[in-house]
Amino acid sequence: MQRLKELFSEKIESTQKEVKDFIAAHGDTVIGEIKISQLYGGMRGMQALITETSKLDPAEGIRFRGYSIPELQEKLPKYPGGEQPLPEGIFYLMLYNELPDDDTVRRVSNNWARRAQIPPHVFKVIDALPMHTHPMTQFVVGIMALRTESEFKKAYRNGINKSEYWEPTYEDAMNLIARLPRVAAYIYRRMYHNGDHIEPDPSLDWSGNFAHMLGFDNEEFHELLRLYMTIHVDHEGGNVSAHTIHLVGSALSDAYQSFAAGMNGLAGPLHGLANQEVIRWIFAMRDELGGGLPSKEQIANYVRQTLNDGKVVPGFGHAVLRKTDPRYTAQRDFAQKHMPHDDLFQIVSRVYEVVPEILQETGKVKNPWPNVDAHSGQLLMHYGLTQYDFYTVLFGVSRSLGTLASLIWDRALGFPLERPGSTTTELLKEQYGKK
Ligand code: FCX
Repeated sequence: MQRLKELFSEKIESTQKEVKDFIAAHGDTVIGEIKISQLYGGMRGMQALITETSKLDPAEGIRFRGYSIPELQEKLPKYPGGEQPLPEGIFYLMLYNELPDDDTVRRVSNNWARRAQIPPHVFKVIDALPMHTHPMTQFVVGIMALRTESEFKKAYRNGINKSEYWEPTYEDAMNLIARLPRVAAYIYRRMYHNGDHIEPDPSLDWSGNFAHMLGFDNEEFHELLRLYMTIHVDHEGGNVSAHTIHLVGSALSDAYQSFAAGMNGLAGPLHGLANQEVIRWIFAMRDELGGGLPSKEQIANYVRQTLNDGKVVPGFGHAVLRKTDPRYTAQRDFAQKHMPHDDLFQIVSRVYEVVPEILQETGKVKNPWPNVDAHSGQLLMHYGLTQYDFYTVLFGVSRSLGTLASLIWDRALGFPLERPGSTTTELLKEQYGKK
């Protein structure tokens, strides 16, 4: 049976040729124009990157290698007796551009389990941080401590030929993905369970083992984590975390450096940190209103107050999407099936009924609909993962799957250093301001 890495290496040559031929034939084709407002507006709507693993449609939402979330829930292999896809499968799909069968997913799972050993200094480095250090900071520090293991760093020092960059990148990506759950679980148990750590169970799937190390052995929670780890993997290339990982990787920084950089972006409140902010916002509203299920009117007043205070309503809006995020819908479906009467689910649902209309009234919010972060915290809360400062770490573990599959392709396709141009307002005015 072929090794997973050999299988991947066979894909490279034909894809390299496909890309090379395409650039040769169409490299001069103009695909868009840039407006001055886009330079000042966070480059919205500019197609400026190649990311093979997924594509985001404003109306339809994310597709991974062409497949929507519901399609993947149907087509990807499941854990025996389970209904949700195994994240190993979506990683395989993104890297190999083909749907895996049950056996292949088991091989990915076993491969990661074999790589999961963490050098002891990583735990020591994390333990040296004060307990009040935010979990995302601890996560980034842990990833950087793991960098002692980088194969790319070693290979580069030994003078590797550029045609082989993908190989140590593949090793680093696979090792990092295999090790992140343990690092994340270590931080969680350190912070919230007095350092009472739980050893991995290599017989479990990647996210089942992650749930186990966090301290959750309920099979329904394992299913939730499989769904969670599947839907947060990737969101095409321009979002802050994915773009950062690609950008930093383009300097031939290794997977550890690139991924750590991206995680600092994910930790921003307008990006991945929004998942903790949603719960903080809902709890603050509930406290202010004296507990219980707030009425629609009470929620509307609270939303208006948030806006009047010059703050964003976390979990709503998106830079690309213009409809309810299918990642939100997948989580809502899970809640409807497993916990329809959960108190927090009732609040999240009511918030969904109230917020879009108010955001629309502002006349400036381009997408009033909920994104992935509006729902994830409620599901975790239901099963007892109540420490919401930790939520973005879960997002980060999942995001490794898409962004590191992309990073391997970046090196396999020989993508160059990313270095766009910039200009100044003065120069722009000189050039275009007189017309
Ligand atoms: N609440 C209040 N105001 C909002 C808003 C929200 N949820 N969403 C957008 N706006 C405001 C913007 O702040 C901006 O105001 P300004 O003109 O005064 O600066 C205006 O509406 C136009 O912004 P818009 O073009 O619609 O949105 P952007 O592409 O600039 O920003 C994000 C997109 C996601 C950053 C924005 O909608 C937001 O801040 N949402 C809340 C935070 C959040 O949920 N982030 C998670 C996003 C995502 F799913 C993820 O990465 O995890």
